[in-house]
Amino acid sequence: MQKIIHIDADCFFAAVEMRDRPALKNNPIAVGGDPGRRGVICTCNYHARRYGVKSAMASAHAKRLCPHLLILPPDMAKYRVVSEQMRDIFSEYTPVIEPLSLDEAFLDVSNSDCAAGSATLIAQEIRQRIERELGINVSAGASQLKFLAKIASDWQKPNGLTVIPPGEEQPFLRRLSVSKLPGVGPVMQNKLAGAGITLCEDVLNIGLNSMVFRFGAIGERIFKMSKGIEFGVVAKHSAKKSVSVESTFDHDLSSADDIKQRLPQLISRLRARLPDSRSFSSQFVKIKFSNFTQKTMESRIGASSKHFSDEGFLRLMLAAWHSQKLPARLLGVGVKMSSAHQFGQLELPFDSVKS
Ligand code: TTP
Ligand code: MG
Repeated sequence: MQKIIHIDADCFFAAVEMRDRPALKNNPIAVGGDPGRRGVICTCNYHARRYGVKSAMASAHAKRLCPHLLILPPDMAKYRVVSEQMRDIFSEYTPVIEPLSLDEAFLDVSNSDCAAGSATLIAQEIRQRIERELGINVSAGASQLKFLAKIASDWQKPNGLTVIPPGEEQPFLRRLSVSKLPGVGPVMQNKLAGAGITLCEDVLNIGLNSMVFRFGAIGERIFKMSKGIEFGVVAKHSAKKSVSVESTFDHDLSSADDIKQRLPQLISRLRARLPDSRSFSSQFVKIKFSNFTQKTMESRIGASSKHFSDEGFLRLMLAAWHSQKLPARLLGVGVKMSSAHQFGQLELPFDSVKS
């Protein structure tokens, strides 16, 4: 039997900021870009959510919904540290960890000896330790089915633990809305609704053959999930091969000087995302022009230096810009890891930010 735990921090960036400035705890706060500069909200605390403020919303719109909202700039380096500390705690319980983003991971504790091998107790202990040692709250879900562990961690957010014990999957699933299943977005939801399907119970009533006939492979997966026979395995994270950051600008950058000015900030964001043990095989840049074409350029880093240089980025960026000499709407910089120094892959939706 598999024992899977899914952990997801509550309002992660905002939680770290509230921990560091407890006076903010009772006020609506968000982390994100400047409303005057077409910034967007990365996340907000649960006070702010009551006003309708959400991730990915324009900061200016968030301010209209909640005029006393305090919007703090993101401090990615700080969030990375907390993320790594969370990961260190997870690894005391199991080596089988699949990170999904900075604040979210699956843990397979099937073979763990901790807490007498009880997934419930392990999840409780992890939640307590993260609160005590790192000063933030995480929600957790546990189930023998991977996708149900994730649904469960969201079930009693914030600061909740939901366990779906073996044997309870089917009663839980029967009343579950298909919109909660992974892979069922608004479009699929509409298609299912068109066939009279809103709950997993409806999927079972329609039957496997009809689900496959109407919806193909995804229909089969939805059926298997609804029946509780889609297990899924926790994939230990693969080695990360490159790290990059990029920014889209409010106003296109029309000269080499403009580009030169923006580069240091991008490079410092890149530095914040890199592991401590640094050894790189190449550095690269990307420019997206006003006509939406893009140019990337890369240069190898010699085995003797193993480190990228700011001048190297500037040289590549100017060469890339000279290829078209059009205004630039986006700049990106990145590095490729030497094989000996690759580390866990974390694809983040906020890797690319507006500035
Ligand atoms: P989430 O786990 O999706 O959100 P959250 O932790 O802020 O809130 P919840 O309690 O609902 O889990 O994302 C983790 C972090 O990723 C979040 O704190 C900020 C960042 N993020 C963005 O920068 N942009 C986005 O659009 C989203 C969804 C998240
Ligand atoms: Mg979260």
